[in-house]
Amino acid sequence: MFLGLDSSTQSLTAVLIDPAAGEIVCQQSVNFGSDLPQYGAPSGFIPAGERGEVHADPRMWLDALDLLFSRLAAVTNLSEIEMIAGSGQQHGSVYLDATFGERLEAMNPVDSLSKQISPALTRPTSPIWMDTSTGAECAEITAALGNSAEVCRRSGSIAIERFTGPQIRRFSKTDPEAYRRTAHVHLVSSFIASVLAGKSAAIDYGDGAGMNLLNLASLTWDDKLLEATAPDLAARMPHIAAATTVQGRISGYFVTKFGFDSGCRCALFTGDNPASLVGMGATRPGSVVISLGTSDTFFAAMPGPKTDPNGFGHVFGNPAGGFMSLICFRNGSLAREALRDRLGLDWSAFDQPALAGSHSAAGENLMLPFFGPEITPRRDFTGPVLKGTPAFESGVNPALQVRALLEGQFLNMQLHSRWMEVRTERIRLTGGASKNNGIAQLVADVFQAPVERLEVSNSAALGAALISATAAGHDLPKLQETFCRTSPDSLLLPDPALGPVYQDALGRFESLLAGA
Ligand code: XUL
Repeated sequence: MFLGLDSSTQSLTAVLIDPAAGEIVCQQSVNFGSDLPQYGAPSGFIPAGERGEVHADPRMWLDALDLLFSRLAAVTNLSEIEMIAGSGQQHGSVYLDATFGERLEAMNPVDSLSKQISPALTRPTSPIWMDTSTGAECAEITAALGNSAEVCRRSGSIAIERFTGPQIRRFSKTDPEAYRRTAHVHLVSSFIASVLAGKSAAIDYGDGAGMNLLNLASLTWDDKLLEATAPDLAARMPHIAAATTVQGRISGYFVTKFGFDSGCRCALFTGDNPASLVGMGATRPGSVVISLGTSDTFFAAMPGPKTDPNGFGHVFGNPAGGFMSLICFRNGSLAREALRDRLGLDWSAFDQPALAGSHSAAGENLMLPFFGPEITPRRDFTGPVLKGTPAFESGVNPALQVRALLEGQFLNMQLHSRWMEVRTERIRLTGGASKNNGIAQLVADVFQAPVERLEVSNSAALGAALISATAAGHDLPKLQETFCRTSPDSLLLPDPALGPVYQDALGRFESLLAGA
């Protein structure tokens, strides 16, 4: 059996697969807020940070690992696991002193992981991806490299507040003494991989590319970026390697405490988005994943490290080889909920019958669907912009606004993913709103591509399980055929008559956005 773990913002999840039987054997989860309330982080992070700081306690992630394995051991025989891989929320960083390696080697099953490892932390809490406190550091790194385009050309993204490099720089400036004592800077993913393997682990190309430190062309740490980020950073960086690299056997701590076999091996961990690309069965160019959540994300495999000339999109390593793009749209559910509340509607207004009712108005009215600041495009919008018929603009017919909001969200996605130059052959839709057939049909119509939904919800942990089986020699495309099944009634085909309608709307949307 093969185990995939996903340490995300709010929970730690395990998916255990048996490729021979073609089955998911079990799924378990620890919720940081409800299972570990002693950390005072109901949503997995410490509330009320100053000046945009959002941190989490790495001891909570370690306690979650102990708890998850005790729960798994109660329901399944962990000695049958051959290999473990995993993923973590991207960008978050853990700072450790030179004793980290010894402490990992000496872990005693009588005590907890958090008690034994926390003395090595040089920074008690970890900045995570929600942190926006590093605007000054982004500007400094950009200035040192010359301009944003140069940072993007090298690392796949312009300097971004939540990315690890700017976070490391801020730490080195605000607490130089603690930075001096730091011997290892790990990502959430490589930190947990280190604990499992009992030695400091490498970072993979998928998660490493979310640091503004990895040179995408050479797949090595970029000297210029390291230098611009913090003093002597090169010496503090773990090695970098492909996610399917086997780093060695599992630490004896887990063998004695939870009954793993001493021959069980550990692959590297990657970021949650690269792992999701694997778990959604979308590692080959042509498939696109759209995740409809609080923010919406759009990600897809790319054959080469092409970067977004506008600097909105990011490029990460694809665990199956090659690269992937990730584009985040802040006004996802946030905007859908805002319009619902503004018009006094409920979710039925977004369902298939309601949207079918406004079919004749497809592409007619335009909305820039931004109810607050947006990151793609990066602008401080204060509310949506409407352009269309009087019935639409006045709100007399709310159904028209619902349709135009959704169309605007998907046109905006289309517009800002054009730089990838990848043909969208099929879309795999995930996230809360993906279950809604009305919204899913609009995605199919705007992109003129079939839309499918998967049966499994933990796509990052499933992806990690598939990476672990691949690291042991299984064939990834075959595994994906078995495990990334779409639910039978989930396929929605585009209406070809709407192709030219939305092509025309895209041009008008682009002009409206340029003039706004
Ligand atoms: C990606 C990002 C988030 C985290 C959340 O750039 O910041 O998707 O990976 O888990």
